[in-house]
Amino acid sequence: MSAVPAAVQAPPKSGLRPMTGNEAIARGAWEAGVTVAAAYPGTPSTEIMESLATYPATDLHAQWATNEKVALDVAIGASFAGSRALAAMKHVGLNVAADAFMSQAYIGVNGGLVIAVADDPGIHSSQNEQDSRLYGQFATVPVLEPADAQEALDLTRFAFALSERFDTMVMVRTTTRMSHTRSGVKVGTRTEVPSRGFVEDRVKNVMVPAHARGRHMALLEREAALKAYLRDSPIQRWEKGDPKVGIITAGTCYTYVREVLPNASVLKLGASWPLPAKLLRDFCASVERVFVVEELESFIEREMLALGLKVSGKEFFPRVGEFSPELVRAGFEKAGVLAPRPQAAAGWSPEPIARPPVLCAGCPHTSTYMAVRATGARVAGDIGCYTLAALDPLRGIDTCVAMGSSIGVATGMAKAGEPRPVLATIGDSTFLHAGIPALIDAVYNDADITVMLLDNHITAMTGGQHHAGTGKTLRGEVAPRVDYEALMRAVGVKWVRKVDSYDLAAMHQALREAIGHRGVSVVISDRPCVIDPVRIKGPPLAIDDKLCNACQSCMNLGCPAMTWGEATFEGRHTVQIDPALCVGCTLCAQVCTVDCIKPTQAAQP
Ligand SMILES: Cc1ncc(C[n+]2csc(CCOP(=O)(O)OP(=O)(O)O)c2C)c(N)n1
Repeated sequence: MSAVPAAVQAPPKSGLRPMTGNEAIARGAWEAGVTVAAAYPGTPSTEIMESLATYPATDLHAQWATNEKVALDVAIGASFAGSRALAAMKHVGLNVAADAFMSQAYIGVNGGLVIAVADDPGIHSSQNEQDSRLYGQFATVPVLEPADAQEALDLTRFAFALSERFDTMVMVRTTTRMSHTRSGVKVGTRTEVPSRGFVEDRVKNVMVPAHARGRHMALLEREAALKAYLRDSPIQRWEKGDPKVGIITAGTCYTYVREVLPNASVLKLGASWPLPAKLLRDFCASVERVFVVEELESFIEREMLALGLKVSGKEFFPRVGEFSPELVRAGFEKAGVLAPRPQAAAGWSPEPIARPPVLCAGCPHTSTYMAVRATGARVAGDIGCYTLAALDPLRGIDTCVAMGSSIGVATGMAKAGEPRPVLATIGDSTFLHAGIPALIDAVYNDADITVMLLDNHITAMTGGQHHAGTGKTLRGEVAPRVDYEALMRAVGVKWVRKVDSYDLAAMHQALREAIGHRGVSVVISDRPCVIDPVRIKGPPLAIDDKLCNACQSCMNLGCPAMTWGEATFEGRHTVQIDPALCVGCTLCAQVCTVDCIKPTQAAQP
């Protein structure tokens, strides 16, 4: 085995290394000499930190933080101390980190400070599709937008240099397509950047009103200086072509535009904030019609309209969803730039059939929600794999707002006099992320609610990341582990019980008692996730179809290992279990009304 980590090894002979956008951001940060990096996982940004952790620990400290604000604060601290630092998060993570983000914009940096934010147009795996460029503008923080993996690396390196040159945090903004698409990258080597050391300057570093007023002025001066600098920067690329049509674009939209209109004039912006007014004016003057092609908000378009420039954008390209070459083509057809294509003949469609997401076979959340549903309670849900319990057949969640919202929402429902018992269900990672303050609030304000902590010992939804409750760090080192029961009691919860998630009877009993308790009660549903960090596979169960009475109780689990069988009972199909999928959790055997489900002897490979 090579002593050189895979991430650092020499590129293949072609000179290009295939990388996703996220891997390229990590590479760019490593090459730029980043010393401290922190993130909270979130699709599509997660792999930035996972990838950084493949670089030597002697080069950089890389860590999972309990939430995005902590991640940004850790990076800010490293910058204060004089080192180059990176924080990474998904778009909604920036909402969590926004308080620090807005203030740090006033303070600026010591060591270069870069925040990588990944947006999710099309909502592949999020609760909304907000546009983080607006945050850049809001905070007056420059926003760089790579269009492919090479640019992701180059712009990340550039971001650190820009950060130190202009005393500003810099945002590298990607989208799902950009973060997850692989393309060839010419990599470089790491530049060690010695620490600048802490610079004592309270007027700059301590945001109290008297200091902040001055810093706000400094921020606006910096914005003007950045505008002038970025106007002439090679990251803004004017590709001269057919003067009839000019397109202003950034990020992956550039590649769609080039595919659809290879000969058009294009102004490809490497920085979408602050915008170079003179460059935009000159570009508009050089072409007959100008279009802005941008996903989500009409961000560039609105700025151009404010400059008095004649431009079209959202009239032809939607403000929601993810773009594609087909969608961009359709927009230009609508605008009369491209001739409409003949309608495809109706008939065979290459679109795959949509398959709704389901909880895995043996997922411990399944039994938890079987028991939750049986209580008849009003359930404030949260964000994680368990949000899938909102769907059929479990139908165990009534609301889901944002990470950590469940407990506060439950408190509000109970205080509003909701007639049913009120339950909050929250995963372990989500509880640590933003649930603890809400639990303290519930105890403090004497809310009559039950909190169900779904402790599957991992952050499953985003692919199995460690957190402060798993006992391991990002690099797999042993770490202290949060003791949830002790924590609950320490904040004043009087009724706490831990139950094995697979023990349905005990779960029913615990929930009944918890709901009967006046005030805040907590049930900890405890069982490791069946696929992360290790795949769990016990002997599969099998159904004796001679005994099965097709009552469908087991089908109500929604377990993907259960299918309808060939045999029938009183005209209804009996059930069978796919041994390859079954993990032997026994939940179906526990709900079976005729005791016809039994374990087989051997575990399937
Ligand atoms: C503010 C914010 N940060 C990150 C995410 C991405 N995300 C969705 S659920 C989740 C955590 C899920 O872990 P856990 O609560 O332990 O539940 P599990 O999926 O393991 O059941 C994360 C990080 C998000 N949706 N919102």
